[in-house]
Amino acid sequence: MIKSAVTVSLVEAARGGPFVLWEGLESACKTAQELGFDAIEVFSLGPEQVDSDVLEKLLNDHGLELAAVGTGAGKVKHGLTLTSPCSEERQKAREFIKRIIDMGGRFGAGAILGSMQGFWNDEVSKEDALKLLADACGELGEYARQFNVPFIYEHLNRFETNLCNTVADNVTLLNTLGDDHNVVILADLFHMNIEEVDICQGLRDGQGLIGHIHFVDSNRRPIGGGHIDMDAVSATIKEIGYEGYLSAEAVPYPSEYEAAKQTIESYNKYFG
Ligand code: LER
Ligand code: MN
Repeated sequence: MIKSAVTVSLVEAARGGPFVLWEGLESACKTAQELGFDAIEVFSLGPEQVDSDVLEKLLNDHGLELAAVGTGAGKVKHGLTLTSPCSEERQKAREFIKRIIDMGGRFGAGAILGSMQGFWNDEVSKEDALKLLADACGELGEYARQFNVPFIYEHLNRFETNLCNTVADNVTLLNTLGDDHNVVILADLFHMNIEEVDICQGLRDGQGLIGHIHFVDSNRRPIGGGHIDMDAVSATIKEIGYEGYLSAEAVPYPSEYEAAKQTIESYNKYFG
């Protein structure tokens, strides 16, 4: 089943980033419930910032699920990546992500690997970085099994990583893990608008492996605020049999509330 979600950032240092709601979990849950979202997706500094009992009560009280949890603060706040030249840093990055998997796992939500994938560079070749990334994804997918959730790997546009930029790159990486891995692809329509020849073909490339979608327009405004052809993209999302969240990871334009409202209106128009 396709479901709707809206992102909430608890990370002040990420202000200006593509998250719709910024005023804390309680306010986010109220807005999400009022507008009719199925879930929220939480971007936090780490497990210590979120009291799980409080989150559980908020989700229950507002009839919401947790769609996914982000790990980007590991890079933004602690400078950690899975492909760092320093093995100690790489280990710290894995441990940080495991604690986020624990946090989301309790709620049936997977953790997303985005910026913590890092870059290849003079110190770590592309080949070595991709091996480190694949190995980490494999381990983190295995770790996530205890919660019956997948580990979610998001390829990014060229300005945010030089490892995997397209759905096809992501599929190639996951195929190195064999048939029995527990990692799914996050297809973010904003990154796809920059990197794919054709967004619909990109979605078809990931058929069966895409487990999460960041639902956002070409310019990172809420769906309807840019030039993505949503008639075609929504038809393809249905055609590939996608089952998962369409999670609004957009800038709060023109305001947090209006961005959330525009997202759910677009969601209802194309998927309701
Ligand atoms: C970053 O550009 C992004 O799309 C996020 O979902 C990654 O954490
Ligand atoms: Mn994204």
